[in-house]
Amino acid sequence: MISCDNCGRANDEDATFCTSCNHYLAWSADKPATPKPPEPEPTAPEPVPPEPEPIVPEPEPIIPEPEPVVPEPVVPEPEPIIPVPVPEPEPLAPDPVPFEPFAPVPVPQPGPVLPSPEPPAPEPIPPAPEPIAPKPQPTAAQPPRPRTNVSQLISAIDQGRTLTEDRQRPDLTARLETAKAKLDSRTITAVVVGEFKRGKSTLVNALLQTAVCPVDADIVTAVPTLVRYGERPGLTAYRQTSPGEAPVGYPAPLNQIARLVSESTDAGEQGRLQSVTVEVPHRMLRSGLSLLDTPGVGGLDSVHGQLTLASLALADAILFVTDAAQELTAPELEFLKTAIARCSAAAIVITKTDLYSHWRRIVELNRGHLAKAGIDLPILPVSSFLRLRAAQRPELNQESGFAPLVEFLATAVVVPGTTRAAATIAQEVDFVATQLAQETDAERVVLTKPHSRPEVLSKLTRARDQAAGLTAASATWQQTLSDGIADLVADVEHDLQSRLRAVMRDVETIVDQGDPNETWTDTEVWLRRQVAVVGVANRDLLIERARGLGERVAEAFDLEAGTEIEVELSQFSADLDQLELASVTTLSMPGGRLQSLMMAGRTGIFVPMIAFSLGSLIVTPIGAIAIAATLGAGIGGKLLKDEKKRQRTYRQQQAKAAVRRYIDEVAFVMNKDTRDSLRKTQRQLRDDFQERAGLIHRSASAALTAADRTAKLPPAEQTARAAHLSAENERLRSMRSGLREVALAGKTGGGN
Ligand SMILES: Nc1nc2c(ncn2[C@@H]2O[C@H](COP(=O)(O)OP(=O)(O)O)[C@@H](O)[C@H]2O)c(=O)[nH]1
Ligand SMILES: [Mg+2]
Repeated sequence: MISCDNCGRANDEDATFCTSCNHYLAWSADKPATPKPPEPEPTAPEPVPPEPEPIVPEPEPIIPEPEPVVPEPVVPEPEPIIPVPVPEPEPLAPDPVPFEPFAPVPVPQPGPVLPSPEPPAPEPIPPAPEPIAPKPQPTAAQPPRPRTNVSQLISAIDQGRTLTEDRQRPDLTARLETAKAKLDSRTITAVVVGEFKRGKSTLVNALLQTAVCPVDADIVTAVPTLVRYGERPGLTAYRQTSPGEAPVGYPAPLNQIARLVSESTDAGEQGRLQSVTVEVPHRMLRSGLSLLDTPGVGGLDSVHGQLTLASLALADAILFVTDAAQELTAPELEFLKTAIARCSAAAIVITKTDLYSHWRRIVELNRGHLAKAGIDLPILPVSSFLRLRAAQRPELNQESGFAPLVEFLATAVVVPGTTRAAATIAQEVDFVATQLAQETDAERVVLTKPHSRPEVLSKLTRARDQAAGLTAASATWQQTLSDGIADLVADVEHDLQSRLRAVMRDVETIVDQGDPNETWTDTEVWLRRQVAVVGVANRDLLIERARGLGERVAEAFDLEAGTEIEVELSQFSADLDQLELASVTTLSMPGGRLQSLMMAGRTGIFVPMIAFSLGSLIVTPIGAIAIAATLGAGIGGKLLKDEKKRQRTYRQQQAKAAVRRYIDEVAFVMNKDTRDSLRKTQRQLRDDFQERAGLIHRSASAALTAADRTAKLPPAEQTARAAHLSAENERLRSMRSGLREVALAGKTGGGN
C-alpha cells in the first residue's frame, strides 16, 4: 500500500497516482507518510476516476513535499479585477477561502532550496521514442494523434552506429552521438503573450498544475520566464553584466523566483536581470515543450510589445492570452495580426471563465472580431483556477476547459515541432550514411565491374584529392563565407543607419514643433518605440541575410565536394544507378539545405541577441534632459518673451542633442551586436563545414583503400566479400530510407 502524501488515501502498491486526489505517488512511498485526513467532502464519493492514468498531464511535483513552513498561499484570490456585473452563477467560482491547488506542489517558500533533498526524478528520460506529449483528456471521440518520427530516427541512428563501428569510423560515430544528443535536447517553445494581468502566469501554472510562475496581486512579471524540463527543479537568473555582452546565468534557489521575476530591470550588483529559467521535472515538458511567460508591461503597442514580437520569430507557438472580462481590443488584434505572421502555430486563450459568467458572449464577440480581421485561430476558453483545483478534484478538469488547450499543445505544437527537429537531425544523420555508403559502393563497383577497376580507382583518387582541397583555406566555400560575412555586416549596419536617420529626422520635426517642456515625455515614449521597431526590423534583416549566406556557403561547398562523381561513375554502367553510388554531396536531403546549421545559429546566437541586448538597450534611460526653465523675476514683457523663446530654442537644441546621443548609442550597441553575432555565426559555420570536409576526405581515402584492397582479394574471398557488402548495402539502404521519411515529414507536416 502506498499512502498518499496529500490526502492520506491508501493506494495499491503499483499505483502512480492517488485514486482519490490524483496526486503523484511515485516517490512519496519511500517517505513516512504524513497522512492528512481525506478532504472532508461528504458529497464526493470515492473512488473517483477509475482511470489508471489521470486524465490530465499529471502534476509532477516540482519539489517533494517540503513541509512548507510558511504555507503562504500563492493561490490567486478570486479577485474581481473588474467588478463582476452578474452574480456568479457558475457553481465553481473561486472559493473565497483560498483552495490549495498547490498543496501537492507548494511554491518554494523560504526553506527548501534546490536541489531538493530527494529529487522526485521520476522515470528517467527515456530515449524518447515518441513525443511524450501531454496526454489529452479523452473527450468524446479523439482523432488519432499524429505521430512523429522520433523513434524512426533513433533506430536509424542506432543502425548507423553499428555500421560506423563495423567500418571503424569513430569520427562518424561521434557525429551520430552529437545528433542523438541534439534530438534529446530538442526544445519546442510556446510563448505566452498578452496584455498585463490577463492571466498569463496563472495559465502557465495551471497548465502544469504547479506553482512555477509567481502570481500575486502585487507581483508583476518583469522579465521573460522560461519554464522547461529538468530532472531536478532549478532556477537560473540570466544577467547582463555589461551592455552588449551575452547574459550570464546565475543559479538561484527556487524560493527566490518571486523576487527575481518581479525584480526591477535596473542594473543590480550582478548586472541587469534579463530572463529567468525554471526547470521542473514535469512530464508535460519532457517532450521538449517549454513555456515562455512574458511580461505584459505597458501594452502590446509598446516597446515591450515590439520586443515580444521580435522573439516570436524564434518561437514554435504562441498562446495569446486575453480574459473573459472584455472583448479583444484594437491593439490586441493588431498585435495578433503581426504575431501570427511570425509564427506557425497560435491559439487564443480566453481566461477566467469562472469569474465572468458572460464569457460565452465574449468568446462569440471575439470570434466576430477575429473573423473581421481575417485571423483564423482556435479560441480556447479556460479557467486556470478550476484547472488548478483539478489537481485535487480531477472531475473539475473537464470544466476548466484545459483539455482542448493541452490537446492543442500536443498536436499543433509538440508534434510539428518534434517533426521539424527530427527532420533537421535526419539530414545530419544522412550525411553520415552518405559517408559510409562511399566505401561500400566503391568496393561493390570494383567487384561487380572488374574491367573498370583502374578507372574507378583513378576516380576515387581524384575524389580524395578534391576532398582534401575542401579543407584548405583557399576553398571557395571559405571565401564565400568570409566575403559574405563582411558584406553582411556592411549591409546590416547600413540598414540600421538609414532607419535610425529617418527616426532622427522625425524626432527633430516633433521637437521643433513644440516646447520640450511639454512634449518631451510623449516624444520619449514615441522615440523608444520607434527605436524598438527599427531594432526589430534590422534584426529580421540580419537573420534573413544570414540564412541566405548559409545557403550560399552550402552550395559552394556542395559543388566543390564533387557532386559530379556520381554522374561520371554512373556513366559507365547502367547497374551502377541501382547501386545508389554515393556522391560526396553532403546536403542533398529534402527539408532544406543547411537547415540544421541555421537552426543551431538561430537558437545559439539570435535568441540572446534579440531577447537580451536589444531589450536592455531600449530600457537604458535616454538621459535626463536639462530643462531649466526658471525665469528671474522682474524681467519686462518683451524681455520675458525673448527669454522664453531663447529658453525654448535652447531646450529644443538640448532635446535634439539628447536624441542624437541616444540614437548614436543605439547604433553603437546594435552594431556591436551584429558584428559579435555574425562573428559567432561565421565561426560556427566554418567549424561545421571544416569538420564535414575532414570527414569527407577521410571517407574518400577509406573508399579508395577499401576498393584497392578488395580488388586484390583472391576470387574465393571476393565472393564472400560481395555477400558481406550486399548485406551492408541493405542495412544502409534501410537506414537511409527511414531518414528520408523523417526528413520529408518535416518538410510536409512540420509546418513553418
Ligand atoms: N478567477 C480567475 N482569476 C484568474 C484566472 N487566471 C488569472 N487570474 C487572476 O488574474 C490576475 C492576473 O493574473 P496573472 O497570471 O498575474 O496575469 P499576467 O499579468 O497576465 O501574468 C491574478 O490576480 C490571478 O489570480 C482565472 O482563471 N480565474
Ligand atoms: Mg505575469
